[in-house]
Amino acid sequence: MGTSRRKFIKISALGFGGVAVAASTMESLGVNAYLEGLALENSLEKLKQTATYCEVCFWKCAGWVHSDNDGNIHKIIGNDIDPHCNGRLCPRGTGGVGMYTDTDRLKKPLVRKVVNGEETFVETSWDEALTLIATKMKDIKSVYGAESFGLLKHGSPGSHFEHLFKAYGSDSIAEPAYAQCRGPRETGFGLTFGSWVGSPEPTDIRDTKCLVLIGSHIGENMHNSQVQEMSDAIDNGATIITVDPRLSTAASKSQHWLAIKPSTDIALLLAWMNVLINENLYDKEYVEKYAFGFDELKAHVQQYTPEWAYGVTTIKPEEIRKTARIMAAAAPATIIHPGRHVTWYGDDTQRARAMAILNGLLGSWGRRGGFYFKEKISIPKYPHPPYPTPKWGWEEIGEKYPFAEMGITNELIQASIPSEENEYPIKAWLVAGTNLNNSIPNKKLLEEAIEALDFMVVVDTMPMEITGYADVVLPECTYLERYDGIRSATNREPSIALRMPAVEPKYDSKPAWWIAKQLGERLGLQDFFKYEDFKEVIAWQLKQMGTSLEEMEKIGVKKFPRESGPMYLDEGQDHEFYTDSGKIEFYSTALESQGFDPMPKYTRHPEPEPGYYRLNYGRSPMHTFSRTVNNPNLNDLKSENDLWINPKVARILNLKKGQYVWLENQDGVQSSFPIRVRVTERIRWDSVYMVHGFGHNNKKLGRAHGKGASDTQLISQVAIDPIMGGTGMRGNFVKILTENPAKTVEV
Ligand SMILES: Nc1nc2c(c(=O)[nH]1)N[C@H]1C(S)=C(S)[C@@H](COP(=O)(O)OP(=O)(O)OC[C@H]3O[C@@H](n4cnc5c(=O)[nH]c(N)nc54)[C@H](O)[C@@H]3O)O[C@H]1N2
Ligand SMILES: Nc1nc2c(c(=O)[nH]1)N[C@H]1C(S)=C(S)[C@@H](COP(=O)(O)OP(=O)(O)OC[C@H]3O[C@@H](n4cnc5c(=O)[nH]c(N)nc54)[C@H](O)[C@@H]3O)O[C@H]1N2
Ligand code: SF4
Ligand SMILES: [Mo]
Repeated sequence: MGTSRRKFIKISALGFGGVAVAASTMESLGVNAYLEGLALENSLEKLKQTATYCEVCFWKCAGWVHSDNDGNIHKIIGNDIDPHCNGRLCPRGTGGVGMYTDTDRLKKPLVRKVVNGEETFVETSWDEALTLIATKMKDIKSVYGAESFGLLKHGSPGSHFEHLFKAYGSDSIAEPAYAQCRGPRETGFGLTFGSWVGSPEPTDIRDTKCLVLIGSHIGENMHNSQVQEMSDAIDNGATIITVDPRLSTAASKSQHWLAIKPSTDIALLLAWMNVLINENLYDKEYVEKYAFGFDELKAHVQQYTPEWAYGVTTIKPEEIRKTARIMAAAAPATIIHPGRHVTWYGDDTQRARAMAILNGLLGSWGRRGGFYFKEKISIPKYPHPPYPTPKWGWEEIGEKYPFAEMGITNELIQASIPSEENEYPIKAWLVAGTNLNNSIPNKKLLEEAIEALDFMVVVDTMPMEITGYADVVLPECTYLERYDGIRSATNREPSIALRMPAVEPKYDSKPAWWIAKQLGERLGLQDFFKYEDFKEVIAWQLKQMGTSLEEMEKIGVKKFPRESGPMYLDEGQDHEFYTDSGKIEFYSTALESQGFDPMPKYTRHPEPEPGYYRLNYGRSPMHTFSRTVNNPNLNDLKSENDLWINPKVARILNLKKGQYVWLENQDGVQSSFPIRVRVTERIRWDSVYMVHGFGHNNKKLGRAHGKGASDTQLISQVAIDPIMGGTGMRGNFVKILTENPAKTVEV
């Protein structure tokens, strides 16, 4: 294939479009009908109910799908006994049926071919597509080694391909939910308490007296039971303190909104420590018993007074003192929330450390209303031969970052660009359930890597941007049409949830487990896939756990008793933390031994040049990343994002509400599509804000194409966290253009 072969395939690919199908009844009803629970309520009795857990985001709420025998899904509702949702799905989960009904879905396997001198996708059979992929996997293995075939994944399909890749001999695996999301907090809290935060977070919000949110915009971030618990905590009189440059939904429910200058949070956290220590407000007994390095910390934070922090953060000293005293008064039922998407400014592990240390000073780890000791039940492994040992894998690819605990997506992408220094060359990718074009900052790097690959497969449900770069596209059926692994997640008490097909797969789509097994068999790895149907695996596992598929089909969710001991520490109880010292590490010898600051310090970050505003982004309660924008139900609720602009800025630039503008960042990158102005006091004058996930440029996304702007496109500066390799994305600045700079829009 020639050098430009991986050009994005733009228009009217062969056999791709298909006939326009009339809007289904469900579509015409609109999502509001679902939300109000009105849709066909009367006929519910006659409908079949099947157990599932939601795949619209990764909170994985368990629910019931109500469907009829004609393959129509009427409704999805929450499972009452599920601790992730307590019987209520969020709007996205309710509207998840749109993933099934979306007529823009991928329908057939596609291969890239040259037809009449033009590259295009051609429909093919599963057998042909799978044989082609298996042949390429064999070729790569014999020429470079299996290690050179990388897996980039997210969500349920990921685990099936992870099994295939490990059996094949590759551990070159990464997902954007680490280095673009939670990574720094897991490392920061891990170094401090010896335990990952994990998902769902073990924050005891339901019993808290004081919840401190640093950026975390719960309410827009719709992680279900967390939102429910926060709302209960508010009803119970808990104090909410929100630190956010924007008046988020959470900030609007808070007694204290600290409209911090972006990128200065570590200064505030250090000043809070200064007050707690100097005013003797910290939990002395807890610190004496469990913490390591208090004296060093005390000496370290003397320089960080509230007066000093005022100059950095723009938060008044008396506000800093007052909020520190409130936290201390509520302690240990105080939570400094670890956040979730924390790859902001490149010193994110250190910010996470500062948040963890603050929790330690307040004595909130292992205490009611703070953080509980979580537990999950492990799912028995279905028997298979041992995996071969790869010569290298994600750890070596990310070896520059000593505290990385999972594959670093951006490093795996970098390793795909040929160079002499590259010891770990990646030659091919299988991409499953991640739309890298919308989740990886630094588009240039991504495109250079994709261009250099020998081969690329994408497994998706939708014709997302990433599919346009593939050699082979495989249509997975949606979560409503398949079995998947048993859900087991950490929580107050262990629970499991079942996902089974409610309806037959539409079109010619197949589940990931089936795709992985088919590839495995073609690679001679049949011993790793000794079942006809994934249902057998689940049935076997459930039996080992003392239940059965029949029971789980009836109940959907099953709870198990805790076995690891109480959720909270008893008064004066001895406890060993899984850190080097066995204690909560205020001072990290592990960081020090690798040449990093053992205690967090404040460092300054770049600020916008005149005429530029910091690009801030977040979540919409109606959407998940870029994956739901084309969903007919959710698109109905919100079809484009808007640009939050402070009235002062709107006045200077003479911008009116509702007007469309374009953006250009510090590197001259322009937004492909216009975005609508929203003038609001809720954003600081030095920043603008938009919801992530919009601005799709694939025309096959009928509803999403060209709607709104993409934050990802404008993120070309990335501040890499030297500790674990996360990509800080909030150091990008934009100016606002009132005329279309391109005239011809890039598609
Ligand atoms: N509806 C919905 N919910 C979701 C998701 C979704 O796609 N849709 N995605 C889920 C996932 S995977 C994740 S990781 C989480 C992410 O959700 P969070 O972890 O809550 O994300 P953050 O990036 O912390 O939150 C964005 C907030 O940070 C603020 N912010 C920006 N810069 C700064 C700063 O310098 N300092 C401070 N203190 N605040 C700042 C923004 O104004 C915004 O309010 O959401 C989860 N929940
Ligand atoms: N600019 C910017 N970048 C970000 C973020 C941000 O806020 N701004 N957030 C970051 C965070 S916190 C995260 S967690 C990541 C998320 O990054 P991604 O996981 O890449 O999120 P999506 O963009 O939703 O891509 C999900 C893909 O999975 C497909 N999909 C959905 N369901 C299925 C299924 O059942 N099977 C298969 N095979 N595919 C399916 C969707 O069609 C879509 O193409 O992005 C990170 N990147
Ligand atoms: S929070 Fe909403 S979208 Fe996420 S899993 Fe639960 S119902 Fe689905
Ligand atoms: Mo995330």
